Amino acid sequence: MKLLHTGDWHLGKKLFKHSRLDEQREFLDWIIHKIETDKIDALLMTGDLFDSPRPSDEALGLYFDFLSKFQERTSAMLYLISGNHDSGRFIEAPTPVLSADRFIVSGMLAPHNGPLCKTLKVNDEELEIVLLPYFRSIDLEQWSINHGPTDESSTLSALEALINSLPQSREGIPRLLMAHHLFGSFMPGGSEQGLYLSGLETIPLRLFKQKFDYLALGHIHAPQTLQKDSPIIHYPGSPLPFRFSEKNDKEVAIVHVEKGNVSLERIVLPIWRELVSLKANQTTLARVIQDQLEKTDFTHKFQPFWEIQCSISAPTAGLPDMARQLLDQTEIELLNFQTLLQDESENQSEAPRSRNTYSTENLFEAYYASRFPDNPEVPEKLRAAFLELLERGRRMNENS
Ligand SMILES: [Mn+2]
Repeated sequence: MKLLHTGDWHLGKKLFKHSRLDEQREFLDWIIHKIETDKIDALLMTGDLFDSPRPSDEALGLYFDFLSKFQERTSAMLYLISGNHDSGRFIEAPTPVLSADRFIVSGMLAPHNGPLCKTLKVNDEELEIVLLPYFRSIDLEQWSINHGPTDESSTLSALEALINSLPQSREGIPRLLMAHHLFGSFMPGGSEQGLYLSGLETIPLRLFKQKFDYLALGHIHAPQTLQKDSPIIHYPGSPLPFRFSEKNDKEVAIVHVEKGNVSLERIVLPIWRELVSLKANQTTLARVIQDQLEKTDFTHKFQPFWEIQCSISAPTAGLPDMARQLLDQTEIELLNFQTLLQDESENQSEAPRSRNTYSTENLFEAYYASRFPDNPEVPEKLRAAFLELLERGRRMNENS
């Protein structure tokens, strides 16, 4: 049995107002082709299908186009959970028109039933698949109220109770969990949003020991295996780099199930479009551009997107125009030209981004403490509301 594990498609996500739908279409076609040629039995999509809870018509059209190709050209199953960018209701909405034998979608943690558990059977091989959609602390709280005991209701113990409430797995049948959250010690890719569960920075891996054989995770955009065995814990990452600072190497994972044994194969994806980030100053700018043009591999399906960071010693007019003129004869798009005044850029290299040192959350805590010095701890509900607002603000900012 073979499953293809991928997530964080973020259909409709833009980069400096430029659409990525062409590249996303290439990726989706690549998936269909891979399922056909490698005889994949199931596709696991681990959340952040869309970049926003109400995706654009184009992004929605792309997804429906994919679903129709998936249905016509393959006989694979599709298991889909929501991510923090998705509206759970929205991704569940098309379910009535999808064949229930092939499409299993879980958008919201049901407060009464807990996660969906399904068995996939291919020839003599069986696999249990547990679908845990993206959840907030409040969803866990709701679940935990319905399933008591409520006296010790920390997020962690509620989550532990949720995992322990799953039906016993059958002897010799491997079990896989799909989830979209921060687990263990991960390396962020740079373009994912902060997530928040009250009292819990990341979900400890020990909860899953001896309960699962594979954790199919989404949310982190840099591909990485957190644990190689018992269970295998893996983030395949996003299929495209969403920022200039992200590395180009992107992956999907193939999960092999053979005689009850589960193993992982990591597959590097083609690059459909290169993202190139260049650094120069006003005297080297023309040379840096020429050098990069000579190095450019024009065989990629789409011409590169560029950004240039140019440090200047005094305000200088016309640099972006000069850069654009040099690119005039090519199809390269210069999406971002940033000028940094010399001392400004020096400061940046010495103290990389003070806003990272003092995150918005830290600043909020400091502000709260200054307003209410007698009771300086931010109440959990207020913090959750603040972080949710922050998430929304960031998303709006990224899409504008
Ligand atoms: Mn996510």
